[in-house]
Amino acid sequence: MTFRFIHSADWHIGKPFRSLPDRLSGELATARIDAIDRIAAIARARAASHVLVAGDVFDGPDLPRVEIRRALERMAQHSSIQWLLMPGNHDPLRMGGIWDRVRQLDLPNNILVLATPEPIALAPNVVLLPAPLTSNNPGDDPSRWMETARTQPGVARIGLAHGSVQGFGSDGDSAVLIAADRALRAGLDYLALGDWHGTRSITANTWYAGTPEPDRFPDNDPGNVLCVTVESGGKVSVEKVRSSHFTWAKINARLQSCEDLDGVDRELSSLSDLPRNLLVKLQLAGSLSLADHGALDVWREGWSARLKWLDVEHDGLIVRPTVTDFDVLKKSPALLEVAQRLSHRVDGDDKHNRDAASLALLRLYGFAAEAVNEAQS
Ligand SMILES: [Mn+2]
Repeated sequence: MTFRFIHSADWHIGKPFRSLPDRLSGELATARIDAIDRIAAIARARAASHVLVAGDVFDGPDLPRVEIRRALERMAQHSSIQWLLMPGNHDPLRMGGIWDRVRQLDLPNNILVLATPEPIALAPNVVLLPAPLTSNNPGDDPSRWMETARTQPGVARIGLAHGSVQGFGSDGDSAVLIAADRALRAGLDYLALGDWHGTRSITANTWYAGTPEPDRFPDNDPGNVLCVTVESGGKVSVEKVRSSHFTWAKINARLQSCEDLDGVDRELSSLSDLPRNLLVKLQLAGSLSLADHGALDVWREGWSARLKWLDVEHDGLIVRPTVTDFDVLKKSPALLEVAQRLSHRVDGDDKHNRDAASLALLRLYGFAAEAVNEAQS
């Protein structure tokens, strides 16, 4: 017996990205729906006919009906694949919840909502034990029932659950706790987990698939699905397969001069062959002269045009005027005096004052440099 399936989770269809511009949040929402096509292609390429989704298919209960239909429609189009959808903490199965609305629609034959914790045959000799959530805080480990679930001898047991594994520390966003040794205690061949948005192995046969399309700047490893092969005798192999359209990355850099941006260039270039599909959060620390701050602005504009999105946090980057900076201001003794006073404030203790003085210095220098350039041309 060999059974191969795709383990996915945390699709969060309909997730709004309110902190991002409308144009971009629309593209990110589309990418979440398009992930269904990419998952189907991965399944077909590996001859897997089942896709198990371990909770949080939908981001929340208030999704417009047409958005629900859009997702179902996309799954229906891949008719050779059986989609098994389990409620998670974002889309729990409760009265008047999103699954009621899903079930009011004419569900195509290749989509199954896993609404009850009871064994379901996936193939001859393969049984799925799902642990759907009925609230976002059920107060008990929903996978516990798997220990007493009876199946025929020799049948492969695959568990499906959504929540945080105890003692794993990282936690997803749910308050639901799953025992880390559930697979062992319930005699499972494999336990497919959702909630944690990165791909992660807890034991050799207990995995988080992570979200197939990243939804935040990660500390983990999102953007994959798992292709799982279960063989008789309990042998399991797990292949991590990239499924994301967009790549989200976080970079930290310490700058002492603009030349240090070369390192950031190299790091950015190494992230993806397609910079237009990259979203980057760049956290800067260190200090730059006034002239280098101007050069940083130009550099930033270049990368903003190349990337899908560039978010620069420069709270940790200090303005440090140099002698050369003051040369630009020297032509006007009054300006120079103001700049020197501001530069003392940049070294002060009060953060609010420091930030205001830094900004004022940068503006002052920018205008002065512009005036010098105009006078020379
Ligand atoms: Mn989730």
